[in-house]
Amino acid sequence: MNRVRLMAVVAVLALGGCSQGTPAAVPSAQPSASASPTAAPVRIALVRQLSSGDYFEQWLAGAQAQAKALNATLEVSSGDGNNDKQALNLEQAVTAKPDAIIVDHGFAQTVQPAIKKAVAAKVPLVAFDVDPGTPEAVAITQDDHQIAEQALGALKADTGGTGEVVYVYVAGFAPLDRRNETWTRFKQDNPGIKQVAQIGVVNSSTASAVADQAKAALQANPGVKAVFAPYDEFAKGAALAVKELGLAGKVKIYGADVSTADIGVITEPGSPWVATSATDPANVGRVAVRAAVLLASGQHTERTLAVPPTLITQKGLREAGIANIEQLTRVFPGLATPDVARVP
Ligand code: SR1
Repeated sequence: MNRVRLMAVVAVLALGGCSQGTPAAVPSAQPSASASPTAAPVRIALVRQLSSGDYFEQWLAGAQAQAKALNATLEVSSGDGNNDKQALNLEQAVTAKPDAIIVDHGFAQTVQPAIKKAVAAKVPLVAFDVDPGTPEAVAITQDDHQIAEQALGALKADTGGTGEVVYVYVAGFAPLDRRNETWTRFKQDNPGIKQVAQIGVVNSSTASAVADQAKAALQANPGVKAVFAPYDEFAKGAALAVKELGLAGKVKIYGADVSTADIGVITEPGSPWVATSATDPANVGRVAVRAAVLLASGQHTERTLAVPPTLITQKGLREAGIANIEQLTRVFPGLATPDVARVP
């Protein structure tokens, strides 16, 4: 059965042309599932912790486009930020015995018990941005240490390595925890950088909640020069706070992630958000689906897959006249990673 599926995947690619590196923004280049009408689609359960916000929406669009191109169906569930709900969704996905499962974010302690059951039931599993707790699963990350290093490199260059900084962080999310490790090291290596406040919340309206917190932190610490906000919802919230307080000339924001909406915020006149380190989320969604299809087809892939980020600056975006994610992916072709989980 697996062999049949792999042949079907290969047939779809051969008929439609390889679309692994095609940005999701160009869906017309994706071969359609109808290219191989007789093959049974590969059934993938996508079990998400979060689904709202630019990052997660773009990621899903990329995953869906890649699934369509590979004759796979995606059964999507979201915990909507509720870890117990995500764990239940994952239990149900294991019981439904799909050809593969993708776990997208989640807290290790809530998802690992069900991941163990998936492994025991021989359902191949791909874990994105969550520690699966087993070498049987394929783990995908965006190289979060590099994301933090790139953003902090820009912060250091602009501040000269001195000044008061507000930090935005919520513990428990694997990517944020890894970025936090880099921030901790960065502070040790740069004693002139003083963290004067730590704020952060992740919920269905993260940006506005962070904006309120950032306003209070900036009002309490008038000497702040920079905000390190390594998640685009954090950076958008911080940007709102800086603008509303009239501090745009004084406080700069160093973030993570990118979307068309983010590019709009970064490039608007007087924006304090000056740099972001990012992957193309749609590309990461495509990588996850390719890895799941490979495993479902009995193929091997590396146990850990890293999608490298790119540093995107306000200056660079403005100079290149980039207004949206499609233009960005054309200017930075490295944002597409067809060799990560390449389908033969
Ligand atoms: C709440 S975790 C948010 C992060 O997940 C993804 O890794 C994105 O990069 C985002 O920053």
